[in-house]
Amino acid sequence: MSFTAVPVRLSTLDPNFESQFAARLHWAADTDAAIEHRVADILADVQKRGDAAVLAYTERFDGLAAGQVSELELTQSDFKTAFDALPVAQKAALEAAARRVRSYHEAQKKAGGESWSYRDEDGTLLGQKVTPLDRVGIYVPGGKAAYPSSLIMNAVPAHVAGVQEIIMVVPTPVRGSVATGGSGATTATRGERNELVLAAAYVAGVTRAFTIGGAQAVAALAYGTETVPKVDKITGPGNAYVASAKKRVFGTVGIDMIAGPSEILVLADGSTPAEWVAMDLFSQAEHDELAQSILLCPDAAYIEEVQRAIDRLLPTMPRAAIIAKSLNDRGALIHTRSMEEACAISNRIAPEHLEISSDDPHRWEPLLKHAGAIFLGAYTSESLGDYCAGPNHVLPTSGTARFSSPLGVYDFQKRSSLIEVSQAGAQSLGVIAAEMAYGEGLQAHARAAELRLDTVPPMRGGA
Ligand code: HSO
Ligand code: ZN
Repeated sequence: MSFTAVPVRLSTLDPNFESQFAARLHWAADTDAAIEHRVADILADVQKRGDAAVLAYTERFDGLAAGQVSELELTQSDFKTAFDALPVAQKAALEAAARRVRSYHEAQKKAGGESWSYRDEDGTLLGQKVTPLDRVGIYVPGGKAAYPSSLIMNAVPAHVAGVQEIIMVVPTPVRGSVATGGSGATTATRGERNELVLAAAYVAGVTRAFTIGGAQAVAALAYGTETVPKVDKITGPGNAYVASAKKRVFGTVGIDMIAGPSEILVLADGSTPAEWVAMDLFSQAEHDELAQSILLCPDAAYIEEVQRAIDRLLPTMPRAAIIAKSLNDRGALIHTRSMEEACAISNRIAPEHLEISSDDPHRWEPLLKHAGAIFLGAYTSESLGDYCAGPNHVLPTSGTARFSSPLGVYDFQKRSSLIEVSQAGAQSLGVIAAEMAYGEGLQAHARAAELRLDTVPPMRGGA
C-alpha cells in the first residue's frame, strides 16, 4: 500500500486566506451522547458498588476476570522485575530521561513552588504555604497510546512536588477488544502486561498500580472502593470514555486537563535541512490521524523542498497511513510574507508544540507569546522534548495555550494563605474591616474586628 501526503497549501497573499485558514484550524471535539450516558452509568455504579462494579466492568470491557480487585494490583516488586528484565540500553534510556525530567521539575519547584512570607510595617505576617497533594491517580492508557514517556511526565512532577502516594491505573491490553466503554486497548494479547510501562513506573516512583482502565478506573480513583484508594487528583491521557469520566468527576477530585490531538507548528526560515523539518511534521502526525502539523515559512522554494522531502520519506514510515491521513486532512504548508507575519499567525494558533527552525531563533522567540512548548533552533526536534530534554510533554492543545500551561510541579501542589496579625495590625485592619462589614450588614464580622481594638467602640445598628 502506498500513501501520499499533501498538506493543504495556503498563502497569506491569497485573498481567501482567512477563510481557508479558519477551515483548516477548525476542530470539533466529538461529544458523543451515547458515551456520555454510558460513562455516567459506570460512575454511578462504581460509586455504589465499589470493587464489585470495578470487577464486573473489567471483565466485560477488558476481558480480565478476577475474583478480587486485589488480584489486579501490581506492586513495586512487579515494577522492579519489569525494569530488571529490560535490555541494558533501554534501562539506561529510561533512567536518563527520568533523571533529566526530575532535574527540570526540581528547578521549576525552586523557582515558584516554595512557601514564602513577609511582615508588614505593623509586624503582621503574611505568606503563602505550599503543600503537596497527599495522593494522586495517574491514568495510563492501554493499546496504541501506552506511552512510558507519558507516565514519567505525569509521575515525576508529582514526586518532585512531594506527593506521598502515586496510584497508577493501566488497563490490561486485550487483542481486538471492542471499545464499548472499556479502555480501548487494541494491540496486545489478552492478559499481556506492558512491561515498558511497568519499568517506567519503577524509574518514576509510582507507589501502587491496578490493571484497570476506562471510566471504571477513573471512578474507582475518584470515589475510592474497598481496595482502590480515593485520590485527590487524577492526571493522564485517555480515550473518549476516560475524558468524559474525568470531566464528570472534576469537583470530587482535581483533574489536569482534557487533551486534544497532538499538534506541531514549525516556523521555518529555510535554514534547516528540509528532511529534518518533514520528519518533525511526521513525528506529531504519526500519533493520531487527528493530529495537526503545520509549517509556516516565508520562502516558497523551501516549502517545495519540504513537500519533496515528505514525498521521499513517507514510504519509509511504518505508520505512513496515519501520517498521510493526518497531513492530508489537517496539515498545512503556509507561505507567509515574512517571518514576522509567520510569528503573528503562530500566536493566533497557539500550538501545543512550536519549533523555531531558524539559524537565529532568539530573534523570533520574543515575538512568540502563545505555545505549550517552544523549541529553538534546528537541532531542537520536538521528539527530544517528548522524551528526555526535561520539560514536560503534557501540554495545552487546541489553542488552550492562550490561557494554560504545561503540566508541572504546581499541578501537584496547592497553596494556603498564612496570616498572623499583630496587636498593632489589629488596630489598623480592625477599623477597615469593621467599616466594610457594617456596609455589608454583617455585624458579627464587624464586632469580631472591633473587639480586638484597644478601645472597643459601641456596636453600630445592634438589635
Ligand atoms: N508528543 C506527545 C507525547 C509523546 N510523544 C509521547 C511520544 N511519546 C504529546 O505531546
Ligand atoms: Zn510525540
